[in-house]
Amino acid sequence: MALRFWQRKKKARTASAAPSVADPPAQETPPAPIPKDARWRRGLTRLRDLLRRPFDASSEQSTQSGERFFSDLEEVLIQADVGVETSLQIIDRLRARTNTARTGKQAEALRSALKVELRSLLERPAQPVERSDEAPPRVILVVGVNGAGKTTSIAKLAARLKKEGKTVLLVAGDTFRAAAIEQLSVWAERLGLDIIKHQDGAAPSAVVFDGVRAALARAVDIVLIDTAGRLHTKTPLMEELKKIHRVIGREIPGAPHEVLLVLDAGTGQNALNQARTFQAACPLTGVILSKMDGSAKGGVALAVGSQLGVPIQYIGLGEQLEDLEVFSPEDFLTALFDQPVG
Ligand SMILES: Nc1nc2c(ncn2[C@@H]2O[C@H](COP(=O)(O)OP(=O)(O)O)[C@@H](O)[C@H]2O)c(=O)[nH]1
Ligand SMILES: [Mg+2]
Repeated sequence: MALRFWQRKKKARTASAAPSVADPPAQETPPAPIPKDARWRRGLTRLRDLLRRPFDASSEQSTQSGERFFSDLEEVLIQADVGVETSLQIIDRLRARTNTARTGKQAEALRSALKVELRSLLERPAQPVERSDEAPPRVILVVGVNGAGKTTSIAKLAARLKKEGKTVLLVAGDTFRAAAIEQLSVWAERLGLDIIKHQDGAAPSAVVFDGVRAALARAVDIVLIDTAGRLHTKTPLMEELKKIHRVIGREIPGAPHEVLLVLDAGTGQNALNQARTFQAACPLTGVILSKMDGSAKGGVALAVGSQLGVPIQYIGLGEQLEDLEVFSPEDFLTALFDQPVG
């Protein structure tokens, strides 16, 4: 049978000469623009390769029993961190759906049935932060554990917003690591953005207060607030976040307009626990799923959507500045399952 989608030869990852987010060089070399679908495919290579395995196996052995396929699929879904419960649910629904389609283009039917199942789990439309029509300034608080990719994602998001003509103010709310303030300052300079920062060790709520006041005074469109992932003081992290949240709300009623949790796609199912903990401190409006490019475990994207009811707003597909996409279930599934056009 023709299983073109899954038999497509893996494309070599196109190494870009663009500067790394982790280590911004002094001189910027504008990267050659890569089409969006290619960026998604490149970023999702590892998960895509994992998910295609049961289909490849089933096309090689056309006599393979459906059972073998389903157990292979269950294994890769669990490996991809979709979670045992969700994986079994997908398999059950897939069995029911494909019962009648055991002949002919079986693998292709299964593939598209899987796509439909995954789509139903992801269908929770996100509202990209830049598309909101509320009165400015729009305050976006970015939270998450250490190393998740908060500061990097803020830089990427700021670059996107600036490109769209928005004025952006950065606030260095992670005051507990000197490197964190420095990292955000480097980005502010490189992107030509204003930044509000205090000394290392200053109270995060104080810098956030200054940041929000400055945003009002300067009438900026969007304020992006970086926060610490771990505190080296006696104040527990979640208490500090609640305080930051209150400070923002006192200055601008209804703010923060977004609380985005950055989750490292490689964190696996533990990401759900992280999300619940943060959710308890300040109600999340969305998730930035970072480092999808380095992981075959993006299955957690499905779990977050279906179990927490919090949409994935953005997805990090690489270390370059432009590697942050507005999350779209359709683009995600196309990159995972479809053959590129042309
Ligand atoms: N490959 C890849 N690396 C990322 C991505 N997002 C962040 N990183 C890297 O993850 C590391 C930690 O990021 P950082 O923003 O400092 O994390 P923070 O502690 O949450 O602020 C850095 O080396 C980033 O370059 C991504 O989408 N893809
Ligand atoms: Mg940081």
